[in-house]
Amino acid sequence: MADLFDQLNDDNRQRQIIAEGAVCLPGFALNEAHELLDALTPIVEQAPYRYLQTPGGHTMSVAMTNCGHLGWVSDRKGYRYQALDPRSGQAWPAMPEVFLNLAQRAASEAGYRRFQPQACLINQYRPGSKMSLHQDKDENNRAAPIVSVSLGMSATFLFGGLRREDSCQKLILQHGDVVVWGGASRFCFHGVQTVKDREHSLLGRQRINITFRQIY
Ligand code: MD6
Ligand code: FE
Repeated sequence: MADLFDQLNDDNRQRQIIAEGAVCLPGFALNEAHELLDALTPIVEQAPYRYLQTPGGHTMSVAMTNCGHLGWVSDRKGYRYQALDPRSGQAWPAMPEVFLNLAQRAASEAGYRRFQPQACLINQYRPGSKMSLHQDKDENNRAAPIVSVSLGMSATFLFGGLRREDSCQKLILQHGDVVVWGGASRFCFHGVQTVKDREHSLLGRQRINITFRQIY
């Protein structure tokens, strides 16, 4: 039911400047959603979602995989990007054209030209999954934005400031929404509140977030 309300409300949702350099493009990925999901199937066959360990020894509640030349990984040794999937020892699956094309169009729409992501992190949230407040700072290229695509169940995205203590805005990210994030807010703290159990018509009880990153 919530899903239906979300969709009925879509018409009223406008592009929103979250902060300087950060913009939400509601429904920007809706036309490609099926194609994105089709392209995701062989990726997660080759590189299945897995629950990574944090350097502190906790297990994340979000399951992750990657595609592209580089993938983001976390283990007891720390966070990093690497060309090989540690699970298989093989290269990550290639980034599908439909992924790259969408990411570049969204970046351009937000005013970021020549976005060339080498990495695409794919996060799978189940009811109860959350992402604690963090900064994305493992990328060497500090000028490039991050492009984030949300599919499936809605989630509440928290967007804070440059200090962990800064207050947070709350944004509901729905199926098809894209957030582009760079410039003055590139290193703002952000996170995802515990995802509620609300079935999505296309994806069931999951939320998938795909983020594109230009590492160098
Ligand atoms: C998520 N996103 O939406 C988690 N990071 O599931 C992120 O951590 C994120 O959406 C940087 C820029 C955009 C994001
Ligand atoms: Fe992040």
